[in-house]
Amino acid sequence: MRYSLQAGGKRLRPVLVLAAADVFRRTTDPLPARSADALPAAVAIECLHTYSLVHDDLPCMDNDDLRRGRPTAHKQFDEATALLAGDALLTFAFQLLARHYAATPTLGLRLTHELAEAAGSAQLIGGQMEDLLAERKADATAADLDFIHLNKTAAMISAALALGGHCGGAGEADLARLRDAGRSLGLAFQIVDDILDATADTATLGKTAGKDARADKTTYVKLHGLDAARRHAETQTRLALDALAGLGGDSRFLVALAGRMATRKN
Ligand code: GRG
Repeated sequence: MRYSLQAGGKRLRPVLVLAAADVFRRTTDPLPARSADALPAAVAIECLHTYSLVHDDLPCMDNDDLRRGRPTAHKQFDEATALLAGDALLTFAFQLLARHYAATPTLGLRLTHELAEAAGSAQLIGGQMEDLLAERKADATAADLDFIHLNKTAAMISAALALGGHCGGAGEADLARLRDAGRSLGLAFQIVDDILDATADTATLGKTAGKDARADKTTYVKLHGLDAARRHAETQTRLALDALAGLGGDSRFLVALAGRMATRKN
């Protein structure tokens, strides 16, 4: 668990939690008068995300040797250890929520519900299942790809923003804006991921580059080409920024972060 979690990574999802919570935090508010501490929720989603990476790298899934610049967990240890470490990280995410929001049970329940919906069979796991199925067919379509990425990738980014919103005390309209922004941002993130897989090197990415082309995997780049994929990422980023601009608080940091995600290098 420590090996995979402390390997680093961009920490994007936890930063999104904290940034979204901060949108609703007035600088004059003594903490935590208005906003509950968002840090345990931020750590919880990073634990859950790391579990998904550990399991995705297993031989029965993507079968990869390198993650976050280190040998994958099953290479460093063994398959059973990696499987159990992933299971334990998933469980620990919910343990963190139960422990740290015990004094604010309504918030704790909202956070648990948000994370469980995003990580469950309809979204993260459903998207991963469809991804595995799509690898076995040569004619995956743009609609298949959108379903996979909305669920496998965007659901967790959307949940990160919504977790932050819950902690910050956002109302329903702002929560809907955060979830919308997260879906667009997640699609843009995945398209950029596909572009980086095709254009960046393994050392920069900290994971094996060029895997999609070698596996002849259906990606935005394969379906639409590099230029169209870049334009599609820009469009989705713009949609996300528009949704964030409607938030009822100070969203300057979040907007700047979302804008920078489109030009990330790893
Ligand atoms: C095993 C249930 C289950 C799901 C796996 C996360 C995942 C779903 C698959 C990993 C492969 C992949 C390309 C996923 C799309 C989302 C994505 C780009 C994940 C990597 O996230 P980053 O780049 O990773 O934020 P770091 O290491 O920076 O946290």
